[in-house]
Amino acid sequence: MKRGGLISLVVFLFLVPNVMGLKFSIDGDLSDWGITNDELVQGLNSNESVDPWIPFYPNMESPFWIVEDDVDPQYPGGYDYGVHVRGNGANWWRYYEPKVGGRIQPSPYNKVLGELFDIEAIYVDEDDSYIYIAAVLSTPPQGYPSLGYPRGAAGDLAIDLDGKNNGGYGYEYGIRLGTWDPDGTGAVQFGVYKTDENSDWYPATDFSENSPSVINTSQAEYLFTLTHAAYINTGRHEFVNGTPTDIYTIELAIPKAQLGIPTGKMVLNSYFRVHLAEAGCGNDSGDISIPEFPTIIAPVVAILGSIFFLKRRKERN
Ligand SMILES: [Ca+2]
Ligand SMILES: [Ca+2]
Ligand SMILES: [Ca+2]
Ligand SMILES: [Ca+2]
Repeated sequence: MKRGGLISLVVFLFLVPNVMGLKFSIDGDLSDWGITNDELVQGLNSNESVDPWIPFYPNMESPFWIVEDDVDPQYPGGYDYGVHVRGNGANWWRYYEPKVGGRIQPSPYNKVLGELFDIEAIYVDEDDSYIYIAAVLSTPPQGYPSLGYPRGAAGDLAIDLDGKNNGGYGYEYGIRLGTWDPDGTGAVQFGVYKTDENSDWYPATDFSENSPSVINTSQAEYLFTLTHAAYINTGRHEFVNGTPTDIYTIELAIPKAQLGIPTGKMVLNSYFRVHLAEAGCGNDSGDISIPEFPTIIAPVVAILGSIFFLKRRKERN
């Protein structure tokens, strides 16, 4: 090999790690997260099978995830029931979905109509340069025009990196997922907005507790548009009382540097919240909040337990 060739090869090898690129191919197909379309169909059409939802891929760095398909089995009278779990890596535990404003979700929980607003699953992962989001849901990106705007618009993604006290409803960044823009603000799908005030968001019209829902693009500051993003109809179906309903997926790679996160700084081991209202109405929403509740509560229970144990032992002595 000529010297020039060898130098080029060495330079190339050094460059490879930098150009390795994304951990997932961002196309709406979640099989690179370990969830094939067949597994999606299987998972959405089962009331209790968690297996199809468990992520699996090479170098899996502890993704956090939630599945909350259909109505939580703890509530009688639901239009249909589905898996309710939270997970971290391959581990998972039961998620008891709380009522919102005293009402069971998705709303209306006792009519098939509720399925139109069902958030089914959200996954988050990261590497040095990107935060990755995958979601499974029922609303098309164009929303439900008959419900009006923003009530029927597809929900946008809300991100909190700096605590609940900063940002609109605590979420200082919004990523536009819907395509419906009746305000004529030139809002583009997958546009990233700075949402530091409540007024940068529309509140959820029917369930204010599920705010924020849709970015108010006439107020929020546009920052940039994601290069790697997908919101697609999988062409596959969930069957609800025998009626086929479309399965949509979202897959995003969000560049950390453009959110002010230094390259190489991990957020999923410290603090991160993501919120997605299914539509402007807020009839359902999905959340991942890190640190996860059980990881906070477990040490507290352990400490209380040992205090109790010590006290008992003292009393006996
Ligand atoms: Ca993919
Ligand atoms: Ca569902
Ligand atoms: Ca749901
Ligand atoms: Ca915040």
